[in-house]
Amino acid sequence: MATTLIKGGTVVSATGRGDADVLIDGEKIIAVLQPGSALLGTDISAVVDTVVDATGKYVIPGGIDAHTHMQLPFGGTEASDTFESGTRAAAWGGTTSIIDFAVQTYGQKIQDGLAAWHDKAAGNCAIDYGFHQIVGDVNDESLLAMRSLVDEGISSFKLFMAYPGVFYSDDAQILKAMQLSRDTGMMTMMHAENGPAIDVLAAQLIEQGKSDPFYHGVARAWEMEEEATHRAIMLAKLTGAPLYIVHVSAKQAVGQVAWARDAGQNVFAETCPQYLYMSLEDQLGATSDKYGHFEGAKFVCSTPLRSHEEGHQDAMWQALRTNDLQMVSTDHCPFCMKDQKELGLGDFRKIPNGIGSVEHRMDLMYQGVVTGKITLERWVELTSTTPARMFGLYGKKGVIAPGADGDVVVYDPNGHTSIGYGKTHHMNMDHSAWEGYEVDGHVDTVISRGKVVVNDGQYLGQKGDGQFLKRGLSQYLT
Ligand code: DUC
Ligand code: ZN
Ligand code: ZN
Repeated sequence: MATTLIKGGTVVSATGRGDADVLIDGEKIIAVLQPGSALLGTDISAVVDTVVDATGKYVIPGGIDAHTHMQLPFGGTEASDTFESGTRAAAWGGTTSIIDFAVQTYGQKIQDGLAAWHDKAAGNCAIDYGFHQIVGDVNDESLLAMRSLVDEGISSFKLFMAYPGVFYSDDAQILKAMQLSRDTGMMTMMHAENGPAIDVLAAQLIEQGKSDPFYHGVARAWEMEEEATHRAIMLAKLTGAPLYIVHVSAKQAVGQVAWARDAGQNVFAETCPQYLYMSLEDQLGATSDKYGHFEGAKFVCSTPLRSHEEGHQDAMWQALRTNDLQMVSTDHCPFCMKDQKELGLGDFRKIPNGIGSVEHRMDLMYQGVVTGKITLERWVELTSTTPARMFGLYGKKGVIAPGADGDVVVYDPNGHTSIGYGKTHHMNMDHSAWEGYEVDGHVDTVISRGKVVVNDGQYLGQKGDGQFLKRGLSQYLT
């Protein structure tokens, strides 16, 4: 089996940093060594197959993006990244594992939904992948089927308080699913927005002729997120279920999460890079020769971008520092403008919701280190170690230690990354919502289960390198 030595770098973990060499044998890390260690008197670099020079660079556990939607059928179209293109883009950006969402649609059996997602992903992924289960139809049969998911390595399921008629669960359904979450230890993940009320507000805006993409954010007011977050927390408290709120964007929703955590409840939450950097004002100001104000469609996602004037972005950064938010995922759900976002020309409700970011998460969060918003260690914790702990992968993933998978990123703090379409962009999209963002750092080398997949600006991996990850229960509960 091939051996790789990552030599001369500064190994950064969630709890500290230090100069060390990392030795990988086959797919596993077998040693973290004093710099320049010898083996029976021989310089190790002379006897390994590959030496990666990490001098002056950070050596971190590969990123774990716990919230992606490759090939998601949504809004009358399908997310434009396949498991192949999306996981390859993730690898380019220093992410070596994703957790995507298998979907049970209304009227479908859970097992059939899950099997369809296995079919989409198997043999196509560039990096390792797992699934959460979206439960689009909570009923007695689904609840029974969900009991066997843990044995299949699916230890979390997601419900939607938004999107009536698509994925929506009402409070009675949520209550029953949370009782199962309590009994099995599965994590309940929640899209917390009051969908029925949002749909009324959206219809009223359209009736008033307010059809531009900006009004997507107006209809999805922060009150709708705060209210749903509070309701989910109360139902979780009543049932004793562990709860994880996805894509938090409103400072008031963070307030709810913080309040529940302070009261000792097992409530966790993520935010996404778009809610740290982008605002409703950006969306309002977006315009182009081709699309006019419809250019703002590239920023349509749910939860929506929030007003900068109201301070939501600063509140997200602060919550990441204070651990009121525990991790950062992307909610990567890319759609092209042509033929996809364009479906909503004249009616913002028909714009497929989503932004593509899977390639940029590690860089964008590193820029938070550069600007002093988070520490280097917190960067690793938010993007790799906590996602691994939260979703039952820790030990294998999320850490550089003997026995862990050889998922390692060498990150160059003296490098530079210009983000955008045609720049670092390998996602299958015809635009980038991140156009113009600059990062004072660069992904130098990416190693996925012992194989160098990105090095020196070249992609060396292959479709099918990635394997399905059977996950255990959240380590925050056991
Ligand atoms: N939000 C998005 O932006 N896209 C997909 C689904 C979701 O909840
Ligand atoms: Zn969602
Ligand atoms: Zn999502």
